[in-house]
Amino acid sequence: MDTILVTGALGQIGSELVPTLRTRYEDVEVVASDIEPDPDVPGPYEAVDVTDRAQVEAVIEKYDVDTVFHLAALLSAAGEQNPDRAFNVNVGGLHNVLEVGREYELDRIVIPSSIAVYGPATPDNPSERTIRSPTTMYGITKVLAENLGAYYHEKYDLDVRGIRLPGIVSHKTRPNGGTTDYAVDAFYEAVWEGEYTYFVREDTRLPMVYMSDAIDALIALAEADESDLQYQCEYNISALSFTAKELSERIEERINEFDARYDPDERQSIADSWPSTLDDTAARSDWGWSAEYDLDKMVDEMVHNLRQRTEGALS
Ligand code: VAH
Repeated sequence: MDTILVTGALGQIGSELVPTLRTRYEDVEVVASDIEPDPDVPGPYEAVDVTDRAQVEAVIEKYDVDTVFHLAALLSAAGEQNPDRAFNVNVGGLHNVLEVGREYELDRIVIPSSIAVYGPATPDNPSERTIRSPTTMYGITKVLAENLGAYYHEKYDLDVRGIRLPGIVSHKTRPNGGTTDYAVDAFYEAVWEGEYTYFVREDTRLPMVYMSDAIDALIALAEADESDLQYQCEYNISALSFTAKELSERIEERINEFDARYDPDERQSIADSWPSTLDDTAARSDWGWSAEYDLDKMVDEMVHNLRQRTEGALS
């Protein structure tokens, strides 16, 4: 890898993946890109609307990119608010990246798929070969992403890889438009306000992963020998699985006056359509996936960092 392009670089994952890549690969140029024209971010940055193929081609040509981490997408809840835009960004944008990748013979394209490819008909603890039956536009776009990645790999020998990411918990950039955002918002509101009203029921259990484990997984998959991979874009990874109530109880052990309430909204039906646990045997065997953060370690790190940020802001 000589030059990496990260699309969606200002999002929850991208804002941490870019600095991690720049630290991990000192001799590699990491170009951040997103739709924002002029953000205040360090390092090379290009405003790129991934739905415009010419803009995708221009940035790949300008920097002689050989590897793309393509993160630009609308998430599940935002996708249900605007399904047309979700399709255009999540499928049209990926198609542009794959087409330019084919034309410029990129070495590797890494994409995030999602547990959203599963649906109400999916049994718990599904593997990569379990039925995908999404009921959200986001989930449908991720099924298409997996199938497009496999198609470009088979037909054009383009190396496209991906992970079905669970909900991601992080403290640096708040997620936007996701169904699992409650698992992040609860920490911010607990530290800042001492209370939080979840938009899901207290018994809602979903698979989650702490951000640093998710980023390590994306990089480990990107670095894996292709000969070791039995799958392309559909690897499951599993780290945590907790209910909203279990999360509240752990937060309350650190913030004892934390008041948690539950008032499900339209996102409950999305959460209910996803499995609560995942079989990630393949990722563990093919490219050495394992999670470092359990629930307590994640809660400790989230509360500590958000408290530090709050104290810094107040000083
Ligand atoms: C969402 N955070 O909530 C994303 C993710 C599994 C969930 O894909 O839409």
